[in-house]
Amino acid sequence: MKIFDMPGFPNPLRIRIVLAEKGLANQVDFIKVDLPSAEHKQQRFLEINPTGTVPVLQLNDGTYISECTAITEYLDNLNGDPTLTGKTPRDKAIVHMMQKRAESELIDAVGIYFHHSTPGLGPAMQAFKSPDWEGRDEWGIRQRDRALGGMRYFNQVLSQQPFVAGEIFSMADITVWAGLLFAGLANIPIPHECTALIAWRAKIDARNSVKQPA
Ligand code: GTS
Repeated sequence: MKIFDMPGFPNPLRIRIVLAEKGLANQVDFIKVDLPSAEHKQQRFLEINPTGTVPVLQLNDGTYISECTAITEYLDNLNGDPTLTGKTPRDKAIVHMMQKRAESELIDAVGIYFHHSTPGLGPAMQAFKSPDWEGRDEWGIRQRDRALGGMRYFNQVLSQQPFVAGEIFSMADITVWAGLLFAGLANIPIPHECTALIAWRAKIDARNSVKQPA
């Protein structure tokens, strides 16, 4: 298998953590896509993933799979029981519900703020972003506030249970963790009062898969 990504970037890290959790890192070759040079917006890459984002998984039969949720589902089902996407119908539904919330209320909101209301990845990407970023694009600013709301929501969740989707570590934890990483890079600090979220983050930071992703 191959993974097209950019090392150290937030969404790619989600899959590198999954690979480390599942012990699958040695089955994957990584191919770097240069995001600051806008390589992911060129025709060659758009043929792989029309949405122009990384990561993308390529299976050995040539099939391309984009979207971290879909890639995680695939990898999680490769070896033994799923452990990151829930085992029972109920648990799977809750993991997916929280995963979607982690995307829409945190990591995607941070991404929109970063790309549209800050210099983002630099000049080569500007043609693909809001023309108004120097005016601090209003939609981007709203997404920053949405991300802060997401942090407060997950703080509340984690004050009542050990992990984002309940009692067991799941892909939703990985997504919230990557969302907080991205928020830090975009200068959106976790509000001080979010003590449960801060404590949970320290716990996730200590996992081997997070300390040493693929
Ligand atoms: N929903 C997508 C997924 O789950 O894979 C999001 C992927 C995504 O936004 N990836 C970012 C990207 O390619 C990389 S990073 O911001 O996380 O580093 N962004 C490029 C762009 O132009 O939006």
